[in-house]
Amino acid sequence: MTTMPQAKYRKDYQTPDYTIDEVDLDIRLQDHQTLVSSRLTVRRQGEHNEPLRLDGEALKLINIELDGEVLSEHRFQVVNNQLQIDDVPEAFELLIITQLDPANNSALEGLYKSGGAFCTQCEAEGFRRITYYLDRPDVLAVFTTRLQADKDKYPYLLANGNKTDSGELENGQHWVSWHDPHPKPCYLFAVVAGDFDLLEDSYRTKHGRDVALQLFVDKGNLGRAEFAMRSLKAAMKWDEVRFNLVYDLDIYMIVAVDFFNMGAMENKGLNVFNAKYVLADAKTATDQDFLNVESVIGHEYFHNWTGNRITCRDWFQLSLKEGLTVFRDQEFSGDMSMRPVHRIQDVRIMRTHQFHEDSSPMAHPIRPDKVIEMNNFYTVTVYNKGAEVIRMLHSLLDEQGFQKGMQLYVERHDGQAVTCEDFVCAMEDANSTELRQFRRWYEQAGTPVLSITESYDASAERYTLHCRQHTAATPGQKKKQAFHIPLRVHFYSDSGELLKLTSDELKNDILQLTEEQQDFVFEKVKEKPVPGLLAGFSAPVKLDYEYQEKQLLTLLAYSQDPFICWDAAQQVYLQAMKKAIAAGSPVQLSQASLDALKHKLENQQSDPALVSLLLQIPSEESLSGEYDVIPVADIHRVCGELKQLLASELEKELKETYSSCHPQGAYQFAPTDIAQRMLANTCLAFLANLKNPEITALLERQFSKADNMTDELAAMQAAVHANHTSADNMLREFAAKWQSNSLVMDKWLATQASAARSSTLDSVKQLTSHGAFSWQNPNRIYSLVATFTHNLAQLHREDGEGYRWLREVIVRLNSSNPQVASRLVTALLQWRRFDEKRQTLLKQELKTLQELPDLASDLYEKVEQSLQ
Ligand code: 0A1
Ligand code: ZN
Repeated sequence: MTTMPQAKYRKDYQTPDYTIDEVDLDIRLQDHQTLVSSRLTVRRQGEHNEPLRLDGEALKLINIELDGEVLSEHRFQVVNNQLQIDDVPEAFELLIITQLDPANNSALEGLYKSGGAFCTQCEAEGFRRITYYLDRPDVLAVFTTRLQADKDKYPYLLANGNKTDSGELENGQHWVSWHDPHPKPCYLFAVVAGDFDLLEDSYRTKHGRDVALQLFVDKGNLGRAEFAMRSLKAAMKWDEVRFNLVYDLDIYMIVAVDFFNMGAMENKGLNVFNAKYVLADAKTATDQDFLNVESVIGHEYFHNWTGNRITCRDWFQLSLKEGLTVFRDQEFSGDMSMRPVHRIQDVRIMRTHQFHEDSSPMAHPIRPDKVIEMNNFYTVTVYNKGAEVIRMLHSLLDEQGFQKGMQLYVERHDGQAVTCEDFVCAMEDANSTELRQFRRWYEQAGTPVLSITESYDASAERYTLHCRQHTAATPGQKKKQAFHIPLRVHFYSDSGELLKLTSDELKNDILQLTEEQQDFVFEKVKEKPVPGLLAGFSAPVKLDYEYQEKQLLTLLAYSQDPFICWDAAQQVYLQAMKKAIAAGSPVQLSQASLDALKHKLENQQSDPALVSLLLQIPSEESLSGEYDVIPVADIHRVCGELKQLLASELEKELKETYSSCHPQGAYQFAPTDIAQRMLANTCLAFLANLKNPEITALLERQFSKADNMTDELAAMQAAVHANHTSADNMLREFAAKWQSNSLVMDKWLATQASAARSSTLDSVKQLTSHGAFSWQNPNRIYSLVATFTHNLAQLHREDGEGYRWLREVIVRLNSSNPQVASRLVTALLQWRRFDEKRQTLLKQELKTLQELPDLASDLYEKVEQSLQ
């Protein structure tokens, strides 16, 4: 009988019965028979007679010795993925030898082969697939690692910390030993063995330490690693300047691998990266790819303090390191360049993906209470909403107060495994303030809806904002209590001047909402202002305020807050699309709105990136967030109509802008050029909807003449997304040109999977047999399949074929790579949000999955939760 996966609860946390102070690993690497000898220094914690229980999964146990004596079979047992040893002394040394089969590890957890190299992924619970261990983040040990392998195939043998020794052996083998002086949880352990090209540099810290920087990439890719190296040095400097956090080892290594389930991993001193977040040059990477490299390199580096030096007590506290580190990488990107662009992109992620998760069966607080499979909690909620929670603290305490809190947090907890509560306490104590109610952001799931109305008494010159907050029930949390919400507001006159409104409750433009209902009164207000609410997206909430078109156009024209300005345009589009859906009529925009957009285009020089963003209409996915029952066909219709409408109404301005704002000269990755390319390519995407020879020439010229991937891809995407006649040719040429570069071919797969054509499902199915695709590589699967799951109208076809195919894919991946399968299943979970016919079809697929005999815990958790 198979046992059902068991849930763990946050409230059940107990300190470990034993701890491990030192780990000495000796790993002999071989494709199918890797031998791992682990020598552990174990110590009992507290007074008890509990057996020692070590975690272990998919391991072949070869031998165990306790204090030098082989343990006979009656002294230990292996039950439910735990090795249990009774009657152990107070302190002892344990030697465990296990055997692994890395070449057959397709789940990419533990030790596996990626291309020709060995590498590890231990977060969250992968170390137990290498050896038996106390696989929990509150056991901190000093690791020494000796690696041995064939020298020709694996000239580089890497592990955490500093290299201490190396040597050659007979029959072509060699060995290297490493020592990491910083005690760490085993999820930060890593080894890599392979043959790479190496990019080297160095960095001198402000404490005078010279750090060797090493970036390992697949042979032939050195030129594509330089930007990552530059980003790393910038991140090291930035963390010293803004957070006073300084690197603590003599070496920092990054290895780029092709097979990786996630973005990257912050293993101490030895980051392992998905190659797509390292490799970038103008020819093969878009501007956005470069920006992603910068942000992920920063993210992993910043973990060295927020995650590694100070780690999580248990996995429920994941947002302690992830929310904080995402906040830090967002600030890094914003300080490096184009802060408004980054902020708006972050808000888009929140609104489309995080709000969606909050309304799904898997909704959870940023600090979850119940987990079956930890890998399911590396979510936009824990990461991105977690970062928004940190950002709210930053808004409430301002930069100085926040940094005081950070300093105290580091002073108090360096070298410890701590909780989100510890972080909040440090913020409170450093600022002599209390954040009692603010803690609810950690406790309660769901997106608060902030409904605001206003009243203005002209004779009394009194303006009042009436605020009400409500958060809908989420699974396991029926009744929500009021959140502490920082609401940033700006006020404008009708003619767009910034008004200085005063009230005792308004400090640094922020109103603090703490009640379910609250009024804020402003006196001596001479004219009724236009309120710019939630400036900077100051809280992760849905704002419900009935903006009149005139107010939106004032904000669009005059708001000094880029988010408000962008959001005003989004609201204009949303109102028009929702109105057209409600009336069953074509989408219309008023002349005033069109004029306002024209004006933006004609005056784009001051901020082309912002103009590009505010022209882009909400995606089908984000429009679906506006509905309890998603009208798939209507959404698809109005998005298409709005694009068409903007293209024809703004044709002249779009053409002029396109030709005037494209950067002259050779490609440069520089903010002004990036902004211009953004706008030019947004114009092109609209224009592609006008199928006339002039536009065809424009598209084809850009496609064939581009000296960089940003422009080349933009032309192809514009053609494909607009169903342009040039599309097929471009796809063919692109494939012929880039067939040998898999990361570029990922863009080719994704472009086709996102096409709004009724033939998309058929092409996607066919593409699974194309040489550019592979069922073994997560990047390929994400590009093709995950992109398709975000193609609302094509996944949710009325005939259920989209669902059926996705279910087949999930069944296939359930056994080979459950983590990837689990990411894809998300698209099926929200069956309650669709019409009856689709509900029935979706449920049927979920039930088929539920009945799979060997359903992985990752899928089990989501499917059960959804069908409950
Ligand atoms: N800690 C990494 C993300 C990560 C998490 C889990 C992984 O495997 C299951 C891999 C990477 C980060 O935040 O970058
Ligand atoms: Zn992280």
